[in-house]
Amino acid sequence: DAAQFPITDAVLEALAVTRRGVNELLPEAEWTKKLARSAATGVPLRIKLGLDPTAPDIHVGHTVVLNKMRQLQDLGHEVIFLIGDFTSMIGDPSGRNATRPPLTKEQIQANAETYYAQARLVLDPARTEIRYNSEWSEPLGAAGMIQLASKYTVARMLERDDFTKRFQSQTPISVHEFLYPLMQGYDSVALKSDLELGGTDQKFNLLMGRHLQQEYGQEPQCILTMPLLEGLDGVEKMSKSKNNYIGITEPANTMFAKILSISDVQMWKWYELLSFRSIAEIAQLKAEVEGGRNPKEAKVALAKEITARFHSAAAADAAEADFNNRAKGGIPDDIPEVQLSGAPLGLAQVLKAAGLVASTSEGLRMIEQGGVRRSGELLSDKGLKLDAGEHVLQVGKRKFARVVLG
Ligand code: TYR
Repeated sequence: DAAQFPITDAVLEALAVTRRGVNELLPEAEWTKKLARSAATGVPLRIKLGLDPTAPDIHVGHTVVLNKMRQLQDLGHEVIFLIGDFTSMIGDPSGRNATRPPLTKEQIQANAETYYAQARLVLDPARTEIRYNSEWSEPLGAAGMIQLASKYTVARMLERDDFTKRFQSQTPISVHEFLYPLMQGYDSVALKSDLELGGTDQKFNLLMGRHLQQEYGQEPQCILTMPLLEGLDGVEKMSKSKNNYIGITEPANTMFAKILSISDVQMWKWYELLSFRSIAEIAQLKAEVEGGRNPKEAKVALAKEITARFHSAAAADAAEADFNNRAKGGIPDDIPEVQLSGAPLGLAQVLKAAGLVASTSEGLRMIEQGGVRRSGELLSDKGLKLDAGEHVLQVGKRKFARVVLG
């Protein structure tokens, strides 16, 4: 019985770490008891996060849940990264208004590998257990599935939001969709998990794990849901289809610049959900900004931390330098290089050949309007011929090319 273990300061601190940024932590009292028992006995808790590898690219929004895993891992608990190779053959109906098409084994395998390669940038790979749910779901067999299905009623299944809506609007629900939450819940039984994490849309499935663990005579897991991160616009949730996202494999310069584009208000939400700085450090920083410190400094610190996580500290420093350089109207460090022969060549012709303008006449017009520079210096002579050598050319604010003329 966990009730006897003392609630020490360390336990309260662990509770605060768990609660940071969460949408729901249920039941909190049970979680506190589990933490207390773990602290007293030294037996780590088992934390589960399952993913169906449906789409192989993770954006920063997906890492919110991974970050929570990391924080719990840093407290010394065991983290299980569960790949739903069995469940993705069913397709999670959560939040869906139509049946999902199932994935093939090959797609699942390929996506699972990409997922983990990206997830390990956030998790501590040395302390992460990777499991596939086919391990216990396949051996369950038809008989085991029937037994499992006897542990929940159709009425309770239909109470679930998305099923209710589909049932009422006479949108088909296939029987196999009822199996999804049961299989996800059974994973918690197989893993004996103490806590399962998910997005807010996962609540029903997570509670199913609690229910089934009790049915199988286990101590039930607690559940923790994380909110969805808003995208760069600060309004809609981050998503690829809304083009307001940061992919975690995007180049360091792009990542850094995108983070600096979020608003000063949104920045604090990102700090809470994406930064590994402690709650106290963030509170301190926020107080400094409220006391007059430039919010841009806090944003730069955030951008550097996140960019370094997915690249390296050196890449984050370089991205900052590149950002500042661009802001001053300087020359960025990743401009395309173009090789041309036939020197000397007319400037407008070179601009066109380098792809900086669409035509020679546009080139001439840009020169006339004062929109063309070489290494920062304005070029206003339409008749100028460029000699052999390297020329860093710029048209307007953003278009650059390094032309190597032979
Ligand atoms: N249903 C989860 C999702 O769609 C994935 C998952 C699969 C979670 C199996 C847990 C589990 O046991 O994101």
